[in-house]
Amino acid sequence: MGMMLRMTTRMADPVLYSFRRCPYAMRARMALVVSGTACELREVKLADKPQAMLDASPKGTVPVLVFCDGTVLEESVAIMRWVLARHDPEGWLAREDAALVAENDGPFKAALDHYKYPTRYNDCDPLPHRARGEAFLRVLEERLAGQGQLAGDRRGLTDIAIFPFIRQFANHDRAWFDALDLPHLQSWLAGHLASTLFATIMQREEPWREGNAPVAMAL
Ligand SMILES: N[C@@H](CCC(=O)N[C@@H](CS)C(=O)NCC(=O)O)C(=O)O
Repeated sequence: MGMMLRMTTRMADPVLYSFRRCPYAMRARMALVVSGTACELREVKLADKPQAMLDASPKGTVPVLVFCDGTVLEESVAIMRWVLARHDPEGWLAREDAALVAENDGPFKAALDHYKYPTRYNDCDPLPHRARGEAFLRVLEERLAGQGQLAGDRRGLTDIAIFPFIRQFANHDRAWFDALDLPHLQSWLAGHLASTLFATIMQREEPWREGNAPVAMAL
């Protein structure tokens, strides 16, 4: 008989509905891990969302954190703030720039979507959207040149909330991104992608189905 290696969850642990490649779910998972919050991880297929998730959060986006008392957090930044308010060993909440995160989640995310999928928006030219995205990258570059991370010299909520989106933007045309003259941004992104924290939250899980044995998120 092999050893049982899978960590077990406790009944009272909250449940996180998540999707490995979703940048919003990534930021929530990183906050859960850094705060040491135990939870049951349920990997979701976006094309086939579990009914239990939709019952808890009818809007149908990941991440969703569901507590045993029925409390539901269905916005990634709300999840980050909640778990960090409980335990914040790296002081992430002190490095939250809400305006910069809002610019990321609003105009930059829109530019990213139009750049990646122009035809979805009845558009045939991705380049103006790439240029709008690049303007945000230049704002970040200027910040990073002065202080290493986006809201100070150590990683905080702002960095963790934003870098998964910069990763997507960069990956869409890596050669173009790498050729930009944005050295601080490029090394900031590389540092986050190489972190133990990112490796921890990018471990693969099978999609969850009703009745599956609970899987603890690796902390
Ligand atoms: N404002 C939400 C956005 C979450 C979101 O849009 N997640 C995407 C995946 S990256 C999603 O679940 N989309 C629903 C779908 O594709 O069906 C948050 O911050 O949590």
